[in-house]
Amino acid sequence: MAEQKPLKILMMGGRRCGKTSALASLFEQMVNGPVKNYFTVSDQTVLETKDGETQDSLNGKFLELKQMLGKPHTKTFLVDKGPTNNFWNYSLKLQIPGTDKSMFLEFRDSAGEFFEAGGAHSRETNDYVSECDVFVIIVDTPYLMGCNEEESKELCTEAINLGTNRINDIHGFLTNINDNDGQDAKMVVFVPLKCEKWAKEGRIDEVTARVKTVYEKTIKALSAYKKMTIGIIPIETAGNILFAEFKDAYTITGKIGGTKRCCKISETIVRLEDGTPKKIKDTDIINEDDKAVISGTSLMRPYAWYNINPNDPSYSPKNCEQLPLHILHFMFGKYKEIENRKEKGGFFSFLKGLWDRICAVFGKIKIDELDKILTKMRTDGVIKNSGDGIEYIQKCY
Ligand SMILES: Nc1nc2c(ncn2[C@@H]2O[C@H](COP(=O)(O)OP(=O)(O)OP(=O)(O)O)[C@@H](O)[C@H]2O)c(=O)[nH]1
Ligand SMILES: [Mg+2]
Repeated sequence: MAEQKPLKILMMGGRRCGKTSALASLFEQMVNGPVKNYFTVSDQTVLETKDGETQDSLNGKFLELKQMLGKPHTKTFLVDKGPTNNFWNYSLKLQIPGTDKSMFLEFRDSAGEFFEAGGAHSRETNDYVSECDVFVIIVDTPYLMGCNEEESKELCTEAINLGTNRINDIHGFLTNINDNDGQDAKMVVFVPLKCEKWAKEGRIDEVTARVKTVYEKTIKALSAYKKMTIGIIPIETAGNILFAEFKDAYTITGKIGGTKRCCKISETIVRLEDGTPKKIKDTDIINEDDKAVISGTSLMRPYAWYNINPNDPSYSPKNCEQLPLHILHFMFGKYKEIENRKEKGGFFSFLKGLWDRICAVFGKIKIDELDKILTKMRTDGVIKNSGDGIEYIQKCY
């Protein structure tokens, strides 16, 4: 039997939009959530070291989220810790319980800077795009929705959203997808994050609708492929950290205590990044925060401030497991389709190569047994096909 290979999934998105944290909740939910009644799931990531840097542990990101939820709910604060500076693979093993039949989902996580066209890593990213079956476009929802909302439309314009979510750059990278004229189906999923506010206000469908508007050019280009699944799956990484407001980005440097990010509350008071108000002293220096400049532009990104849900500060991720389950459904469809074509004959060398590649992903797992598990998961409502903003623009299987 051929060596088992992982199913490669590329996580794409702007800097600091929550990619690594979403993976932390996704792994946590896959291991501890309802999926464990159907598959034995385990995190098989081996933390690597590259260029003197060690891979971020998902557990560290998980603890960071939990720590954030412990903040007093009266504080309005900034989030922005632990940037990723490299690309790292995170590996999730799904095993059929009581057997040695398993498969691996390998999520490739990169720093947001990797998705800047013409950047230092664009060649490497382009090469990787041509190898993957599944692409996940992470969307920072507050910036996505900014110019649609009455209270923020002047601060967070469409240009700020385009730059922050790297929408045009990601469009460029996706043009390297090769579906071999419809023979090698691909999947692109848009995943809005930090969307808790809209979900709790019963407005998650507005987020999905806005993804379709803002990414229209990309969706149109993807729809032109013969075999392309395009879906939208909003995810709540933490569940109770709610977007509060945008404010112009400043820093304050005092005589002691170094430089901190802040926003102006009035002429005499700033709010520090941890949510503490501070009276401005004569000795304090307040500047526009140069880190807020969107790279490749002269635009200054306003910072997104957050609150903890005053009614419930618990860690309550939602729909994180839907992403891998929908990916699995797609790959299962691809597996079945290629097997059908094999049985019908006319199995030329390209298809033979594709079949070998798919068999290497599924290892000893047979189509029938996977079909049974996925059907049961759908019947039991563990795989959601709609609701919570989940929508397919087009579907191969
Ligand atoms: N409010 C809120 N903050 C979040 C959420 N997920 C992550 N964060 C915070 O946002 C910051 C960025 O999250 P990361 O997961 O590191 O983002 P990233 O996209 O991996 O960042 P890079 O890899 O550096 O591009 C961190 O301080 C997180 O704690 C979320 O769902 N809601
Ligand atoms: Mg990261």
